[in-house]
Amino acid sequence: MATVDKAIDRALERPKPKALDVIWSWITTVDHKRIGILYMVTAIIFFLVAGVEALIIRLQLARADSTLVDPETYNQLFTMHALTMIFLGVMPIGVAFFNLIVPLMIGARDVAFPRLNALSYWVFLSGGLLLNGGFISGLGSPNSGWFAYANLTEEPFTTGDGMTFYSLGLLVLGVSSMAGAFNFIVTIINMRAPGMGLMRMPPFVWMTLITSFLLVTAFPVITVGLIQILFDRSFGTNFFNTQAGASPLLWQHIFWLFGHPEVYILILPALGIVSEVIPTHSRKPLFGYPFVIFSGIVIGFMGWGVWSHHMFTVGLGNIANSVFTITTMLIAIPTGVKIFNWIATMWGGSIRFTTPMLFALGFIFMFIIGGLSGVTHASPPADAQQQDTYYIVAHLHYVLFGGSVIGLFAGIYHWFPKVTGRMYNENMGKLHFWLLFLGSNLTFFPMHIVGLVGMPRRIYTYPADAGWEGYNMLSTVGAFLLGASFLIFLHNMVRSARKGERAGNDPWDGRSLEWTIPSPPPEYNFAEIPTVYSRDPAWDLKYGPTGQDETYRETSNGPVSDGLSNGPEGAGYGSETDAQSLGIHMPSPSYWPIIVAMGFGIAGALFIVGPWFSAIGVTILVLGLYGWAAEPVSKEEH
Ligand code: HEM
Ligand SMILES: [Cu+2]
Repeated sequence: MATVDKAIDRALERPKPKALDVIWSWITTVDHKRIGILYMVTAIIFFLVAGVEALIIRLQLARADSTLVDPETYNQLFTMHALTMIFLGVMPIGVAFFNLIVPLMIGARDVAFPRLNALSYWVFLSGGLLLNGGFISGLGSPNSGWFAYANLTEEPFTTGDGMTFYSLGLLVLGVSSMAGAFNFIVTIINMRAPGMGLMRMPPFVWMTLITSFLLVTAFPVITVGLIQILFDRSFGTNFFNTQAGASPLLWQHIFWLFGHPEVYILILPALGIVSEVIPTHSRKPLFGYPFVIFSGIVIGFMGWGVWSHHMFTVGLGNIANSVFTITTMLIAIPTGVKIFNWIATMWGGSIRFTTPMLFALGFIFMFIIGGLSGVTHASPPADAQQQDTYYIVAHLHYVLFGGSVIGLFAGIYHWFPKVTGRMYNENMGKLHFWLLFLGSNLTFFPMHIVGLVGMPRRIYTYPADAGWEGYNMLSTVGAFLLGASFLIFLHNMVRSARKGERAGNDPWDGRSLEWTIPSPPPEYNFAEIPTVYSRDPAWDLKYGPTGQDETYRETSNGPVSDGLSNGPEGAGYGSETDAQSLGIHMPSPSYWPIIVAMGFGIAGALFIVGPWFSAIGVTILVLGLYGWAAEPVSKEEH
């Protein structure tokens, strides 16, 4: 506590920086923690937009024969809802955690390429705006569903610029994802603290690594498809034009070969978070660590072999359908392995029902339901009934909302004290959880039933005599409960970040390295790079060797203690002095990443005006790259 107080006292003595300087420092920042905060705040804003879109959808569907929105608007709403949730909400919240937590967990001072990291964020922002460009400019948003089936993406079937924005926006977002993923692969492989072997890496770091590999392998696939759509629409090529002899199935294969790994990109970070939260809040090491890690790796590989389960009803034939049935059922096994290990971790632990722990438990509950309904559509005859009904909408939300989003919330509460230095309000956190838990089951459970009795997905209204009105009303009420829970969450976060109690370095009695340094961490994270002797280095530091790791006993004579004292807080690798006085060399801020990113955004936006106009954006991009290359890494190198 004392260190934090001292730091804040010192900050109060300093003259208040001017608002413009503050904004400039965020624009030019290359600090992974600040970039993480930028990602988190931007993603939460986009999440809010997608949530409002969902609420309009739910209002429209609450009653039969409703005329709140017209069919075309409805198509744009569900398409943009899905795209925004997936690419601008859930994925970037995951990336925010990569940034905020991974370098701290591995004992590094930053990511491998700090400026590339800034570029990833700014390109993400340009891509997000571009994807919403149809709405911003009034030219019309994407309207063919998030998986954009051919022929619907071809000019004669979808007029307007919506699907052009779709391909441009996703192409730009792909650049951001690829750059970010390569950065984290290199960071995790090269920058771990001494002693942190791969099998001592925290499970969240492992899931980040696997997700990053999926990103760099899956995005090239969709990139090809997006360029083909763009060429079909803008230059008259015929990749997906059935009148010219193309097979519409080509797009489905390309999309789902990307799309299925993509759903693991959405869920793996949450699996990693839950594997951190459960052991810490049960005060026990993760049970079956190697199984949790290997099941993640197996999911990463097997995720490539199941894509045609999205195409059981298109007539691929019995052999293809059988193969994909088997692979899809098999992939449930590694998922189940994780669930058993989490439960075994809690078994006999001293569980604290804090807000992050409640979210982790809620995650397990929802993810099991979503996983089980998923296995039901692994069977082609069952899937033939479920395909394109609300049963699918129920399934995908149990996995993506009940799984990914609830898991990410667990992480937000768990690391909030580390990132802000302050504690959130526990009662409000619990209220958020219970409202959200109730709301999500009320919203999504009835969709299973209304789907099985025949309500198709993607319909803007339905007749009163269909008998679907009651279920839909329940879903709508649930959705508004979710909306209310989100407002409580926002209030808690904003208020606590400013006025919450000081959290101290280690409010949870954490296991991993981020809990050994001050909250919020200083710019350079670790005053001294730690040496790691086991899977729970922070526990070693506090309690001595835990002895649960074989190599630990062989290689160490107990935890290092020299120079680690951090005032009354006890053991730690932190210090409150600035980088210079410690002789630590940090990279300088740079405005080139945002210029390069603007080049991408402008090139995309002007493509809509006319393909050749993009040259202006490309020029900015290239000049930006030159400026970047010519700039010295830090001032000392002049
Ligand atoms: C905040 C609570 C949410 C509500 C109330 C909600 C509601 C809905 C509804 C009613 C639909 C069906 C629209 C239709 O088929 O006509 C839908 C579709 C969809 N939602 Fe959500 N949703 C929520 C959160 C999420 C999240 C977090 C994700 C993903 C991360 C997501 C991804 C999708 C996808 C992929 C579709 C399918 C869109 C399509 O058919 O192309 N939703 N949502
Ligand atoms: Cu799939």
